[in-house]
Amino acid sequence: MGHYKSNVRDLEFNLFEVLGLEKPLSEGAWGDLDADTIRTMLGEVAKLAEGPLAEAFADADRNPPVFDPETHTLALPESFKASFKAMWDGEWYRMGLQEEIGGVAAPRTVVWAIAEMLLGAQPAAFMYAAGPSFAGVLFENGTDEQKKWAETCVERGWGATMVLTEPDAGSDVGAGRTKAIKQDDGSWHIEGVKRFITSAVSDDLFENIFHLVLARPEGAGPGTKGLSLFFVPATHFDFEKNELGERNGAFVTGVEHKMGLKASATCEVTFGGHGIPAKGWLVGEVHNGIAQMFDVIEHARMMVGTKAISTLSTGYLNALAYAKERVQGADLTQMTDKAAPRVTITHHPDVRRALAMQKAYAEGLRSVYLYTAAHQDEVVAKQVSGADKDLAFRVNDLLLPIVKGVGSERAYQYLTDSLQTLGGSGFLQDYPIEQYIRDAKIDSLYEGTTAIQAQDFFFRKIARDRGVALAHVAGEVKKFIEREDADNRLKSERALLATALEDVQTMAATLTGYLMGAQEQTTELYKVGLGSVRFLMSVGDLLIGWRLLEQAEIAIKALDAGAADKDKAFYEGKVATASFFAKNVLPELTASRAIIAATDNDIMELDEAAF
Ligand code: ST9
Ligand code: FAD
Repeated sequence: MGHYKSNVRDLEFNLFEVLGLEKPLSEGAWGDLDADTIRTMLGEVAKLAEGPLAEAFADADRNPPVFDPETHTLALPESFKASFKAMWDGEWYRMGLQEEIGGVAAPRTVVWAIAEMLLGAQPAAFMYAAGPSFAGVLFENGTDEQKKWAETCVERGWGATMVLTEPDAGSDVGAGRTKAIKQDDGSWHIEGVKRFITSAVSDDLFENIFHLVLARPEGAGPGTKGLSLFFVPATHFDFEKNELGERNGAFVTGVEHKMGLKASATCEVTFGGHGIPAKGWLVGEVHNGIAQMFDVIEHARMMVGTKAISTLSTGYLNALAYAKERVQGADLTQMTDKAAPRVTITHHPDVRRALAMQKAYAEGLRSVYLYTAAHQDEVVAKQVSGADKDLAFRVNDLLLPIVKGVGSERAYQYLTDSLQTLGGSGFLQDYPIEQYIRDAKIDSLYEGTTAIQAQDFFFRKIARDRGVALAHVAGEVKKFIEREDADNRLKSERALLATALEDVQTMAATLTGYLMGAQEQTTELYKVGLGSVRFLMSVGDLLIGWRLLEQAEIAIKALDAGAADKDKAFYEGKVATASFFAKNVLPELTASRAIIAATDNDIMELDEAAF
């Protein structure tokens, strides 16, 4: 067995018992695809993930890729290449991809459930496999001719990158200086240096790689709106015959040495710096680069959140397995009896607390990312929350910063509890958790740091949306709280959820007040900036609490209906975890509400020298 532990039972519970996917499937929403086939697929992916895909996880960390600056090439560990091949050959990348370019129609919830397991087992492999989904974005945004290129990219199995960041343009993408110069033949020459580009070189995994590059056409305006999106193949290809030609002038000129996720090559790419022009083609022949790139970013933010959540889940399951075996100390009630029998550490209240928190966040966040994915499909969104197409789109937009921002922060935070559960052994490379922590740290950084997610959440997804999506989700939480046939056994937890909802609504109103106040006094905006991450995390806790309690209610019904022996512990765990989370986490939101209400600008007025 490799390091990775999947949780297929919980995925199936979410898909079928919570989100009710069976109904649209049986109505033929995705052709012949039915629930049984999906269950079989999940089982197969779990086998792949726990087996050959997970195999190279530690080896690729201890023996990271080696870059040769002379030839601009990278040698990946052979073990990693074998793991990648095992995943690639399964062709799971076709799930949910447009059928016109070789995809298979599937619910987004299923696509992301599959992605969860692949990401948890070998995140770097999943990232190298971005080609088909990035080709999908090219297909959606491209001209008719470019749609054919997208098809070629999938058919020939090419790798892909998203190229935004420059040394002086990270969070502030609009500061990018890479230029695009129009050529007489309709193509463009790209000139500049991009950094931190994932998968820009990948040994011999692919015969070609295409870069989706943001660059500023000569004469275009400043900021993100002056950027355009270009398709830049690493090696040229004949658009008619699809034969590979000369090397294009985009060369990898460096690969970073990192804290974790070492198998994933993070590259400096120099465009047009080696005497060969870096030729690109304007995507869709329109200058709308940042909006087009956000189609890629939205996939990638969902991917990063799901990666983090998956890592927390396997971290928790590894910690749990250890805790069930490790014997240490006596039961607390017998602490004065030095001859008392020694117990497994699961008997100690603090270990239980830590395991319950890990379980609550891993399973709660899983249910949040799947609820989000449910709003990426019109038919599922309608069934799950009654949202129509437009509202479903807004709800998905609203929840992406929660999946990415809260998912990454909580995963990193609670993976340290997973490590702690192993005591000193957790610090060793004999167990995967120290690597999980190193590999997961990146999730709160790339694809927009947590600060950026929090600002996106408040300014764009709430204020600019005039609170429509937030009000819809809050309405769903309220419906759950007030449900008439609610089970009395969760009465006190419902009351805690009601307080949490009120806390979050008050926080939103307070931040909105600061935003309005900025019209009179611009520095009031700082108060939004000071409170926005706290607010994001609070909404995350509210949603986790709500989804866990929804699950608990379903579990109670299943238990009352005489659940099979094999399912009893699963359902009992659902009820207990939801209750634990409601009692131990939700009350903290009242303190956050008070902190946000009392925010002042003292820290903003402090001289830098005083820090
Ligand atoms: C990176 C990559 O970090 C890391 C990993 C790569 C891994 C690759 C592999 C991925 C595989 C994925 C596979 C999935 C497959 C699934 C299948 C599974 C089997 N939403 O607010 P304004 C747009 S890459 C939508 O004024 P500023 C919008 O067009 C680097 N659009 O922004 C807007 O115009 P308008 C990542 C949005 O102040 C325009 O932008 N880097 C959104 O000019 C301007 O908006 C980052 O993420 C949105 N949320 O610029 C940068 N927001 O308003 C982080 C903006 O008219 N920084 N737009 O609609 C930011 O996000 C900044 O906030 C900023 C600010 C750059 C947007
Ligand atoms: P900065 O933007 O300098 O941020 C530094 C700190 O300041 C952060 O804490 C940030 O939150 C804070 N900060 C900055 N601006 C603000 C603000 N306006 N408000 C509040 N706080 C702010 N990029 C690509 O284009 N393609 C890739 O494939 C890619 N892959 C990556 C892989 C790895 C391993 C890494 C490390 C990075 C990758 N990136 C990629 C780049 C990544 O998206 C950026 O690192 C990220 O957007 C942050 O930019 P920065 O590193 O310049 O940090």
